[in-house]
Parts: sequence; C-alpha cells; structure tokens
Amino acid sequence: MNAEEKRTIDERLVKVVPSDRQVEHQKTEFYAFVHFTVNAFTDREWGEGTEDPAIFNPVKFDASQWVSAIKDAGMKGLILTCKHHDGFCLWPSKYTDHSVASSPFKRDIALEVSQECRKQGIKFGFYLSPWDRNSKLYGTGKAYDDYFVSQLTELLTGYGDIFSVWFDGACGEGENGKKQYYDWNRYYETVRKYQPGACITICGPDVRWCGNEAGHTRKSEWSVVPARTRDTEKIASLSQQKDDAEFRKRKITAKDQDLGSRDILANEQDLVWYPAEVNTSIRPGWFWHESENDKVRSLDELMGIYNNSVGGNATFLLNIPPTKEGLFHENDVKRLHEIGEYLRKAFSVNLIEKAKVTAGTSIKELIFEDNYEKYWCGKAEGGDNVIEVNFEKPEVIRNIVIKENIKMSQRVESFFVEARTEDGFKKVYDGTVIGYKRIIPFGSGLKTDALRIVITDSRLEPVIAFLGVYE
Ligand code: FUL
Repeated sequence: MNAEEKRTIDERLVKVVPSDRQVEHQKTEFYAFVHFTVNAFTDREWGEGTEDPAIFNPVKFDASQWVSAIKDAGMKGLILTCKHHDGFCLWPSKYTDHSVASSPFKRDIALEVSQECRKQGIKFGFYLSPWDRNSKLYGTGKAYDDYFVSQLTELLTGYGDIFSVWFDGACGEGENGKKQYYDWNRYYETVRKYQPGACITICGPDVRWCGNEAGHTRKSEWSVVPARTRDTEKIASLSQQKDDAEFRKRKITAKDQDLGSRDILANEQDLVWYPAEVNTSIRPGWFWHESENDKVRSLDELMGIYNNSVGGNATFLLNIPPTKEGLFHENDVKRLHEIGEYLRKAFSVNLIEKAKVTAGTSIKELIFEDNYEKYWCGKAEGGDNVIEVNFEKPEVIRNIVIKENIKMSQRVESFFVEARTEDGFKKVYDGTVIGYKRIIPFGSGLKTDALRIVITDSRLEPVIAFLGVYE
C-alpha cells in the first residue's frame, strides 16, 4: 500500500465515529452482570423451563447489598438477567404466570435493583433471553415475537433509564422441533422507541461480543469494523437451530483476531463503529453453585482481564451470581472490595500534574483533563508524533494510560513507549492500537525521569485526549 492509497483509505476510515449512546456506554467501562433465576435453587446453568415458581424464595434478597458491593469494586453499571432461557421472569410480567408473582417471594426484583442502582448512581440495564424454554408460544413465529415485545416493553417502560439491553444469541439446538426466527428489527425498534439512549448489545447493532466467555482479549481491538460484523451473532443464533447455509458461508466470526486493520477494511464498502464488550464470570459458572464458592477468580487474574479489556479498547462486564438466599456470597464480596482497592490505588496519583509534557510545544493543558473537549492533534504524515514527559526527579511509574478522542474515530495503529535510563532512552513497551483507552502496566514499577510516547502509524492525525502516568 503506497502513501496515497493509505491516505485514501484512512480518510474513509476516520469518518466512522461512535453515536452518543456508544460513547456513553464505553465510558461505563466496568460493570456487573448479575445472573439470577430458578437456577440458583436447582444448581443448573440452563433451566428447563419447567421449574415450579414455588422453588424461588431468596429470603435474604437485598438489592442494596448487590449494588454497594459492585460500586465498591469501581463498577458503574449493572445488567440483570430479567429472564434467562428458562423463561422465569424476575418481574411480575402481565404476560405470563411464570414469574416472581407466582413465587412465595412475590417481590419485583427488577424494580428493587433498578431503584437501588439509581439511588447509588449506578446505571441499570437488563438481559432478556429471546430463547424461552417455558413459553408455549416459543416457535410459533409472530405470536412469540408479540409476547417477547410485550415483555421487552414492560422492562423498557417501567424501570427508569436503561443503559444496555443485552440480547443473547444462545437458543439451544431447536429442541423438540421448535424453531423461532426472531424479528430482530422489531425488537430494535422497540428499544429505540422507549429507550433511545440504551445500547443494544451482542445480538444488536451497538456493542459487539468479544468472541469468548473466558475473558480473553485481542491484542488490537478495533471499533471500526465491517458493517456485516453486526450480523454475526444473529446469524450464529440461527445456526444453533439448523445448519444454515448463510451461517456456513459467513466470513466474519466474533472469534476472528483481526476485525479492523487497514488491510481488512481496505475492500469493505460499509463500515460501522461497533466496539467490543468482554463478558466473563467471577466464578466458573454464570449462576451460583455452592460447589464454586471457593472458585472465585483471583485478583491478579481479574485485574489482568481489566487491564486488557478496559485498557484494551473494550468494556468489561463481570458477572457475580447471587446465592439462593439472594445475596452475593462473602467470597465474591471480598474480591469485589479488593478490585476496588486495587483500582483506587492504581489510578489515583497522576504524575503528569507535576511533569512537563511537550510535543514540540507544551501540550499538558490539552491532555491532562480526561475529556473530549481538549485534545492534542499530531501530524498526519508520521515521524514527528512524539509526546515527551519530563519529571523533575526520577519517579516510579506503575501504570500509563493513553486515550484517543474516539469522537474523532480510532486512529492509532502502532506506537511505542521509551523511558530514559543512564544509557539514554530505551524502549519499554511496544503497542498497537489505543482507541478509547490503553492501560500499560509496569508491575512493580519503572523508575525513570523521562518518557517518550512515539506514535509510529496512525489513520491521518493521531488525536490524543488524555495521558495519565500513575505512581
Ligand atoms: C450465554 C448463555 O447461554 C449463558 O447462560 C449466559 O447467560 C451467557 C452470558 O450467555 O449465551
């Protein structure tokens, strides 16, 4: 690719920018998934849909315990499984008896959680499984879609502002000959109508599944991707019902490693802003199992996922399953507290405050505050894009944070970081993309009195909104 071809492609790529709802969603960064249904009482991961609501009785349920614990972890949102594949509703839906209303517990869990979120300044969202193993209507086509849209509307209109509507792609193997082709567009219109600020996630146009449930992340996560990437989960959900020809010939899967490099996008006509969300559980299962109380993942592992997701141009959705009593288990609460402590310490003292920051001239004022109003814009034709940070005396650095102004697209393709040593500047990190945020951890610390961030390739001018260097 020569310089002119590159410029032509880049001009097209940087025109792709996020919607306001996508910017707000990305800023949520780290938020909780809460998987709760009859499964907590049956020790299962997928309920059958035949469970008696009488078994659902979380006697100690306390929304404030959940919300306080996730807030303590530094999370900014909560997504509740209001209906999982078993069809049991955590709210008293008018359209089915298979809900909390038929349980001895009776209370509207979705309402109590959404109200507590609002009270504590946490965004609320919900997971609503299209696959429903309880509903007699499932597999009947429009009648089921009507049912689904009615339930969706209840959740979109009765529970305040919703930041994420999470549509799951799983739908089993089309058991008992039941096949339901979801009317996705109708679902999307319903969400847009009642909650225009909500992102429609996974089987939806706003936020993309990262491709695994283990917490693995890509080295280079791009938010500008081919428009047809939006269909991969919808098509995959069909494939689970039948060996669909469209599915077999699809070229993009959520597992592909490169979704958005220049080479991949060069021949794509339609492009979209479609950022990734990394979803995984704090334990092996999505739902609570007594046998997993001692299998809560380590702080190290979870912070590794945090750094690679929030700090790798994605968001991080971490699941914490309540016990059958309706509380988060003490081992999970303890880990959430440790996460919060770690994050508060890791990102509290920004040494930039007392440094000189230059790129030719001083740019400190432009990249010190974490916002998109002030930013530093480099040069389009490489070479000169070096940000230099000088401290008065050597400092011990544990984390560097760099953010692009994503309102002007995702531009940086490659960069590296150098630190001054007794023998001059030495490379300490080799990076690819930045995007919303790049976190560069230095473990026990890097001692230096000067840093250089050298942007070696970018789509037109690199636009850096924030730089943080933390002790
Ligand atoms: C999957 C579901 O089948 C799991 O039970 C879980 O809800 C996970 C987040 O999505 O598709």
